[in-house]
Amino acid sequence: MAGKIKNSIVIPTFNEKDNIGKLIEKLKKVFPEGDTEIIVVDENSPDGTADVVNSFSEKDKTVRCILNDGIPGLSPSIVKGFDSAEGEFLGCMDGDMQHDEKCIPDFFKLAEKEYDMVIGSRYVKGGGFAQKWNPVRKLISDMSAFVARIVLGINLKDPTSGCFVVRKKAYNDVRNVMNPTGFKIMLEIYFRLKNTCKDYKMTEAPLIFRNREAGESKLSSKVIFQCAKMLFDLRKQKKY
Ligand SMILES: Nc1nc2c(ncn2[C@@H]2O[C@H](COP(=O)(O)OP(=O)(O)O)[C@@H](O)[C@H]2O)c(=O)[nH]1
Ligand SMILES: [Mg+2]
Repeated sequence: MAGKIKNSIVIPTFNEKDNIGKLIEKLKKVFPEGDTEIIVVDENSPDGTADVVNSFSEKDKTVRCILNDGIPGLSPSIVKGFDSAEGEFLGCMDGDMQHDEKCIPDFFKLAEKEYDMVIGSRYVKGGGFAQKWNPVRKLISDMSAFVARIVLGINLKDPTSGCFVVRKKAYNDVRNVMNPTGFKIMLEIYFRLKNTCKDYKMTEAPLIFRNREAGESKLSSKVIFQCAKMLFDLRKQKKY
């Protein structure tokens, strides 16, 4: 029987049947204590991703799959997952094995020790790429970081890593003003926390990023356009 849940890991998925089972098994190894729940928020994937997760849930009550039946998309799915999470600390990672699960326990430890938000970063010491990353993707990522700095004054080294932990209390402070569209919820939460008069403690911590082995990326030009629009919408709300 699982004890009290302290950490919640939310994993958004769309067509990740060949990755999600492997990832859950690996996460169970790096979080053996039973105080960490895994919530997969699936976009009604036609490939049966949810069935794979449900086969774990039958044996392990700390693993569950919920379907995103609201606004479609990555960010709304993560919000849905966070809303149903029991933990005091909320983590988010991709379901495609690109975020190295071995980095995640440190994010939770840092949050528990002192931080309101811990951002996985490939560009701090100890972080990086397990293999050479596609140069086009690297360019998109570098450009996004540059635009986030210019438009929103965000000085993160890696604002688009998509892998992070936030303290539920801090998340709840900004939950109701969030307008999550598209892909980059981590950036929105970070911006919203910075944009209040409270002094949240936030840091970047090393993240290793792997290349995708199975399935396909869902990043499209439509998604990139949505992200750019989000940055400019947020800019209008910038106070600090
Ligand atoms: N729930 C949900 N998950 C999504 C959606 N789009 C992508 N994902 C998942 O979000 C994660 C990151 O997406 P991915 O396509 O790998 O983006 P990339 O890493 O930027 O190429 C993966 O786990 C995807 O399965 C969506 O619309 N809804
Ligand atoms: Mg990916």
